[in-house]
Amino acid sequence: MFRPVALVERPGAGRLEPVRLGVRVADPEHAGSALLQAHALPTLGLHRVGSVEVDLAVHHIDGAAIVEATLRNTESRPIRIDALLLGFRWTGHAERSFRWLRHGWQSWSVTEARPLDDEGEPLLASGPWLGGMFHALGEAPPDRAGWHSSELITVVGASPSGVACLAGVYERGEALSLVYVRPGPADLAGSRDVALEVELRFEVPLQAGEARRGEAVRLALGEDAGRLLEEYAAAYGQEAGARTQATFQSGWCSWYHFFHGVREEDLRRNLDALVRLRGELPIAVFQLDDGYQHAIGDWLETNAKFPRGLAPLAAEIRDAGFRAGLWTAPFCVAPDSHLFESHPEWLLRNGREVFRGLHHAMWTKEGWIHVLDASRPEVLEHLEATFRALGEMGWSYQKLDFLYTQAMRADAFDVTLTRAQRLRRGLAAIRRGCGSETFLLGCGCPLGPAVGLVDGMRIGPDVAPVWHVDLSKALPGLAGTHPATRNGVRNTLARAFMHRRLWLNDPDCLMVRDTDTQLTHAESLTLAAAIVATGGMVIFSDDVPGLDVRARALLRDAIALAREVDAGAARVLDPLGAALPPAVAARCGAHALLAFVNGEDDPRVHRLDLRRLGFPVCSEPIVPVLGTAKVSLHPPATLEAALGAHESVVVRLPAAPALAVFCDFDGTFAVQDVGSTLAKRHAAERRPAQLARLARGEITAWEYNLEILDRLPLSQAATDDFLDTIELDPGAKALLALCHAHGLPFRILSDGFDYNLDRLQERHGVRFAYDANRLRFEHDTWRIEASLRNPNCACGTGNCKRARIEAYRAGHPGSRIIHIGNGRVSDLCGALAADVVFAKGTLAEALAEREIPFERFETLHDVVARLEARLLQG
Ligand code: 9PG
Repeated sequence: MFRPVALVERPGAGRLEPVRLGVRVADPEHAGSALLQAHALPTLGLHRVGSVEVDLAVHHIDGAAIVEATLRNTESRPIRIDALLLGFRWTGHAERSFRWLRHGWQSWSVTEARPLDDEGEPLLASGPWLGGMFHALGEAPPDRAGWHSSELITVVGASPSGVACLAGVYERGEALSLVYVRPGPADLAGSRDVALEVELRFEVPLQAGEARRGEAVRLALGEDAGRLLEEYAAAYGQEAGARTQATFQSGWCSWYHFFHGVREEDLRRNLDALVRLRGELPIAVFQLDDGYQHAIGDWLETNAKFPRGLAPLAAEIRDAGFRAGLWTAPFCVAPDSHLFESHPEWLLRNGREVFRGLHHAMWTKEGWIHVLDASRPEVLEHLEATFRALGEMGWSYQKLDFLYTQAMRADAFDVTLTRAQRLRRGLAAIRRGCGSETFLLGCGCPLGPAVGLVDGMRIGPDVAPVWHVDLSKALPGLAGTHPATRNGVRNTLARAFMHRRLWLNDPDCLMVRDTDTQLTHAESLTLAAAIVATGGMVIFSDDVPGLDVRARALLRDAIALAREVDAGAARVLDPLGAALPPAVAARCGAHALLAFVNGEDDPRVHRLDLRRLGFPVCSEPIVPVLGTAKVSLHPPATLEAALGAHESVVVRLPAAPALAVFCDFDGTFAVQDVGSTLAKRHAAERRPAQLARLARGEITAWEYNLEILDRLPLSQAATDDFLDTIELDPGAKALLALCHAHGLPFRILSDGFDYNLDRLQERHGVRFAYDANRLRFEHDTWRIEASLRNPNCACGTGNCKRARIEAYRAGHPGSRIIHIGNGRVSDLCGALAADVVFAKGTLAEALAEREIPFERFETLHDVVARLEARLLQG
């Protein structure tokens, strides 16, 4: 049977095939848009879809495929392009039941893991306008009935945890993206394919001959959904220049105690209290929220509750030793504002009416809020000037709220800009105005277009001094986005993987008071546990003078713990397993922090096998650091936490340092040495003389390689034939399995060549990360290129193992690094940089001569046995 080529393939996790390419083109006959499809599969090169030409490029990096598309209008008249559709099938994995991550559009949109059923997304009960505040599309295209939809990214995984498939977009503010998912029919063996379709929403005309590039789409397969998400966020952040370097953020915010009623005297009392308590509550930011402004839109003018205006306030906050933070809703304009009066022409429109971005009964009598049109140059100038003025007053932390309004469907002045472009330009103008030093926090913000412009991002709906949403007051279909502590905790866990990869996560405010709240102490603790364990920003929102000793102690602990986690790395365990995943682990130096969270309405016992944590953990003692629930250890390695409804606990465990395993390839991971065998066969005459020069130190190891292997007359086919004779060490697969099972990073460090390693992985059905030199074929000869030469190292190789290990160590302080090898040149340099060395052959001799301790091995089975023993000891 005909099979499309796989874009990604991974032993055990199946393959991802391209199956559909389409373009949604506005249909002048009807109000809607028509989906045109290509006849060919979406593989490399040029495709025709109606009158649109789609050029697809694919490249692979670290096992993931990155697909990029360029659209071109081949007609002599404009065509309105609504969306580009790229469809894939995940197959070959033998699974039949899945869960998936539904990722929401903006900060407040529901993000959670769900079962992948056959029903698809229910119709939005509140209609397209309300839906359009929380989704890129308030109304799904009719052909999407039966599909589930996610925005920006999804990961689908076998349930319970197992193989997983990720489709995520690197949005750069060019287009908004949706990922549609649904399970396919069962085959004879009962397994089911999964269909994943990415749509990039443009909704703009393409002029005759005009081309437009889409956002890059990342596709990856793996065994661990959490790791796929982390790798996506890391690569995306790097591509998009994410701002991830701000220091740990702790602070106070006026909103969740004072709400709109906030007065200048409330600020002063809290500022004084925080100065007095500075030793006990070390926070950096003091942020005034909604309630000070003259009207929505008039951000430089205050109302009667703030008679002295904004400038003296900022100065006072700074003089008290805090960073002054201010809330605005930069794109929002109320009809009672001076801005509305002076520039009604600056607003987004809806046909002949002014567009409405939201209804907010506390803001104006009528409640309708309009939206600046960031496609207008004069609006961008206004935004820039406003934020320059606020910056000059000293507000160096800006919470920018209701940003989604800019990216709703509305009529803009410049119809050639996508909604994502409008938002991106608006944010860029704000960034220009306030400068690079200001901490910008996105809120109510579509996530993708803000990467690289904001320093922090609200990742969930508002918390509130209640646990559940009052369903009798909720908008149909939107209860998950309303203010409630459970909603905040849910998104905080689901989007934890973004922290310090796309920005700093803002999980919203902690509330620790026990008056003026319906939260029980257990519920406040659960909010604190979720914030602490994921390591994001810690902003609290209580009336400080009213906090008792117990509340202040909780705050102090939460700030200290979150700071620790922020510096390490937090990981939600089994993120697809439940809507509120019950366990989060973070490595903090020589310790691990483990949070058990019970978001359910009844008591639960959560169990965790410590060996699944991805780092070896000593089992005792277990020290509770937040909460009082009982956590006990059941040998050999199961932790058990008995939690009441909505209760959580965080414990500290002494963790052995993380291990990382680096292994040589030729002669170590593989039995034979590829390079030297070929040199003997194909360069027999030249070899002795060059070896002698190498021995005398006249040439380096890499120069020797250039002499012997560069331009080696050996075709690709002949190379393949030879590679087919190479065997792996009998313990090679066991070593990979061990590292995988214990979450130990494993990497081949080779002074050999990438082509050979790729071919051998495929042939032997193994997968490993590697660093090696490059080999390409040119007219049936080898052309080689060094990977990492290090003039400061005596090894003289093309891929200095010492430099590789040192770079790893810099990024993973505290790691214990294991090096496995057999040779006295490149492996010696790696061995000298490692903490533990397994050696045989000339490496063992060289180490023995130098009296450097090492562990001798014959095959990698010996290494596996000794690593296992080490891991058991912890
Ligand atoms: C100030 C608040 C706080 C809060 C923000 C944001 O859907 N809604 O109607 C809705 C209203 C307010 C809201 C979120 C959603 O809260 O998240 O931290 O700054 O504005 O008005």
